Amino acid sequence: MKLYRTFSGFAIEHQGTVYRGSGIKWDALLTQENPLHFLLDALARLEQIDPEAITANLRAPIANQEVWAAGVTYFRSRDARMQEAKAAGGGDFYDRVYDAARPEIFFKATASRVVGPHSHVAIRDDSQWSVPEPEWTLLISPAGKITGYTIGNDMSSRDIEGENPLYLPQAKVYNRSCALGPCLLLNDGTFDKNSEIKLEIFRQGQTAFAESTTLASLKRDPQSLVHYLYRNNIFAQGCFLMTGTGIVPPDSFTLHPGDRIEITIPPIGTLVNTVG
Ligand code: DO4
Ligand code: MG
Repeated sequence: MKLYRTFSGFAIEHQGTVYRGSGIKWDALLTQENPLHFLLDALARLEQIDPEAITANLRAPIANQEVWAAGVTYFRSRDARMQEAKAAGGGDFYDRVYDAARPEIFFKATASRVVGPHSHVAIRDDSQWSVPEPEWTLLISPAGKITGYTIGNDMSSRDIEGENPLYLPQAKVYNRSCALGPCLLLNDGTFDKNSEIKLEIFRQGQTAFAESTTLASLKRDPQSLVHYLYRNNIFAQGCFLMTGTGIVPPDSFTLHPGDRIEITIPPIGTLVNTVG
């Protein structure tokens, strides 16, 4: 089942039919221990609508949740970070966290800093080296259960992060630094470990960068990331957790205004944003 949030409410796509999700608040849905079963029970009472209604006015699938992110969860990310932080003497930290029991987890965004599909993500005015990070993103209930999945873009300023690891919050948290969507995939909790994650960046109609990896290269078990995030933390509205990037463009690459970023994870869909 796929759940889409739009400016006129929300839509549920299930087995080829689309329903209008009326009478249910987004936060109330996202705090369910089993939103899939909750909606399956409700389907018979919901009005069927034209599938076209989904593509119009899509919003990020978030209301009052916080967005957190895990880092250095793929070898490629460890490698890229060690390189970018070498001059600052910070390279060793990334190597150590890659192998440590405790993962890197950081606060990424409030809902106000998140954009939805087809909206503009931002690069910082004081950064010369920015990249998108395509990340498989978990929806987690207040009790710590993974109840859904979406696609996330953890926009990052590599020069600020590389200058000093203590600058990480500035490299990561700013207006429109995060995109989520296009939908929430709700299922029985299983997700194919071999699912592809693909990042494509288009500049003036041409491919400027394209690469893919699979979830099989994710070093951490998603439930163990949730376990660390929920230690001594309460998420009354549930939360989103980005699971880290396995794709980092070469050091010569930086985003430009106007670039179109497409992130695809086949069971979920494609998240499309433009830099602006
Ligand atoms: O350690 C810095 C950030 C890591 C990150 O965002 C990632 O690996 O995806
Ligand atoms: Mg990241």
